[in-house]
Amino acid sequence: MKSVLVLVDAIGNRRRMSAELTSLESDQPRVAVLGLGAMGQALAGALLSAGHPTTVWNRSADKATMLTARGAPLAETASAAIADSDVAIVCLLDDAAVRAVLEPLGSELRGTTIVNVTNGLPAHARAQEGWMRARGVDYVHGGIMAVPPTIGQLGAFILCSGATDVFRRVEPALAAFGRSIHVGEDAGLASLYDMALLGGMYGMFAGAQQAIAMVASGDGEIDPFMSDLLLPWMEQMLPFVPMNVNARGEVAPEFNPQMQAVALENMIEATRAQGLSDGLIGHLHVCLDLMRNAAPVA
Ligand code: FVH
Repeated sequence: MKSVLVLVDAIGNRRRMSAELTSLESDQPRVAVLGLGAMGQALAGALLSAGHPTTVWNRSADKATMLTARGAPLAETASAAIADSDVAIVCLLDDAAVRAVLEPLGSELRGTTIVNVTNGLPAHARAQEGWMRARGVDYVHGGIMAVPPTIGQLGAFILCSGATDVFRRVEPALAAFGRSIHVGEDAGLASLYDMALLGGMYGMFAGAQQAIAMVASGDGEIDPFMSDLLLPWMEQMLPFVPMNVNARGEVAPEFNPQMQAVALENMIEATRAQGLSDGLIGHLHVCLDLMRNAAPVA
């Protein structure tokens, strides 16, 4: 047992040393990650894996343990973390938390570059950009289209908005997380697209919730329903999303809107007949209205 522990310790030390050496030798941009919740930890982990010297900071220092074990220095203050970086990535709970952390720093931030990937409204992003510009900070707003386990994996992408030249400069650091996509110079656009994409995702989750409630109300088994029927069905339908709804409210002829309206009315009635809450059928009403008002594809 003792020799196994010695081996584990040796491997741990070697990993730590190699992370430290990578940091010392790296010609990659130095990055700071402010906020080590589930997402901030994933971002910092991906930066370390990509060889970026990465300084971390979190309000509660205990969340840094796994990252410091991999060689990331833990800054004592947000200000020190930002000062130690070419790019600082801010990943906090909400806009209020970002303001609580950054506003007290004021003019200390002059000359720094900040990418804020905290979820918020387009108006929050625009206000942040104005505040940063007034203090000489280069600012990009971001929206992370990934969850912590998919950071750095195929399919993960980061929406960015703000000045194009600043985006180009921070792109090499963001590459550790996935594809970065600049959606425009208006700082609010990344949040607008983020909200839109999350809305699509939650629409899908709401649909799944209603489907599960229907099966549960008939005493069906949820786990096999989910894995054998619901997920394969949703995957099969995914490519047809653009044919069923487009920006002009058109529906392709093979998806006859009158036919869909009948089925949607049946779904609403069946959900109610199972004694389920009207709260589960909001998305069905949205689709029903779409089908009732649909025009044939021009
Ligand atoms: N996790 C996810 O699946 C999503 C995927 C898409 C993008 N989001 C956004 O990322 C932001 C951070 O999310 P998170 O998953 O890291 O969130 P938590 O694990 O809850 O960590 C929250 C961090 O925020 C810190 N914090 C909260 N309030 C304050 C404050 N007033 N001052 C300073 N820091 C604050 C918190 O610190 P502590 O509680 O550990 O001390 C965490 O670091 C978010 O915008 C998502 O929408 C993630």
